[in-house]
Amino acid sequence: MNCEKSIKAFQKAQVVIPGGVDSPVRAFKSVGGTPLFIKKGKGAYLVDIDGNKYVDFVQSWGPLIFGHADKTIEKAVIKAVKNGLSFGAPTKVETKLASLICSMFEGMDKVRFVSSGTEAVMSAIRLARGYTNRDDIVKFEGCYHGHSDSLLVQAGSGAVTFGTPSSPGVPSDLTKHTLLAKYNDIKSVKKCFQNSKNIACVIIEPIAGNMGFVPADAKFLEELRALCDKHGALLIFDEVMSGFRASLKGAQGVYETKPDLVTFGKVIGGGMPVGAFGGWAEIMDKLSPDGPVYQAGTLSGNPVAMSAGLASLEKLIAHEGLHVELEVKAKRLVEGLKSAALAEGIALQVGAIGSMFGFFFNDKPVKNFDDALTSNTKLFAAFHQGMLKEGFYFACSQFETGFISSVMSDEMIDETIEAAAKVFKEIK
Ligand code: KE4
Repeated sequence: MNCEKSIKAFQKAQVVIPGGVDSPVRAFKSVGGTPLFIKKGKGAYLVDIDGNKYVDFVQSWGPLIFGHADKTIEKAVIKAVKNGLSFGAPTKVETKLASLICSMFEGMDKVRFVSSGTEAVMSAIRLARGYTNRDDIVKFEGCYHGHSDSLLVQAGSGAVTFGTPSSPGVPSDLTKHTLLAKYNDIKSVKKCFQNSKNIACVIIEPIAGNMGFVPADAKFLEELRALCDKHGALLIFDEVMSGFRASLKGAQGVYETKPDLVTFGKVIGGGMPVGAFGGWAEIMDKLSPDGPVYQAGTLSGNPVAMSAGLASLEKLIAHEGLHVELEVKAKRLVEGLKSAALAEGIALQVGAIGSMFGFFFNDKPVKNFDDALTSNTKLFAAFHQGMLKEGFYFACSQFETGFISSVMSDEMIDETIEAAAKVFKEIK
């Protein structure tokens, strides 16, 4: 596989962009090799600047459920662009997309748009703090909610559950208000509520995608809901990744548990920069200008991005049962990978819900971040590189999630499994 042009492009990028990328995971640090510079996407495929073609299981980290350059979304964007790119004033398309989203979810009276998942989560956290008049929040080890300060937190030292900064530049004065719990472990959450009577909210990825693919246990979510109710804390579902991916209604279409606030991103923008957060009117009405909780954004609700998101969601709603079809493909893929690996004595833990899937190079089930960290990341890296050579583009980290798009054929799934069998033989 010739990557000459990507190698040169990466060297050039590193001169003027930190790390040569605008988001760290893209640098291929945990898998090695040079990040591929992409020339174009078409349907299920990516084509890099050296002309190599790949079946894309990343889909821009989730947004592209209809694959690249979807005609419906493209048409909506071009139509919107012809009326201008941005006004900084309300447009009807924002109300249309907001109404559609609110109609899809119980407890979603109102929604506000922003330009990224990070912004959606940061705003939802501030709103929860403003609504409850409490400062502390609970998050789970291994869950990623974007890079706002309060959420760049790692487990504190010893038994204390209070967080410490996971990045320089984040003041410990901030992270001391973030308590850490263990995913799928209700006792660890109870401990947080024992350590603080000042908890505004608990935020969780109900189907975690940022420690690798780790769905929550249904019972755990129910107990989490009950605990929040008992202590007057809000429950926030971060569905930036699982939203419209796990089912048409994201994790809320998979589990019974209902949150107080939900954050969205990725699919909701159809590939354009959109985030959103929403929930009960009683909470959302605390937001400026009607309420005291300040939150704003120059390009929030950008009409071109809204048009892409609206086209994407309308297409999803029109395609009855799409997520069931995609789950069949996702399950066939991961089961195929698991058997192909086993044939070479490699243990894989696999999972899939709707159009999301994941696999760990691990001989034990993965229920939380500690489990995930015992995975064989070297073997993952070798698999990733081997599959690139075979023309298959997987997420460049063991601690990410894969996606099936509507334009992936059964043949592509079969070809992926065949290629994986070859790669497992090479890397075992
Ligand atoms: P953005 O700010 O990257 O749009 O969204 C942050 C975010 C929030 N919540 C969840 C559950 C997320 O998965 C994300 C972002 N996901 C990563 C992929 N693991 C984005 C990829 C990247 O960081 O470049």
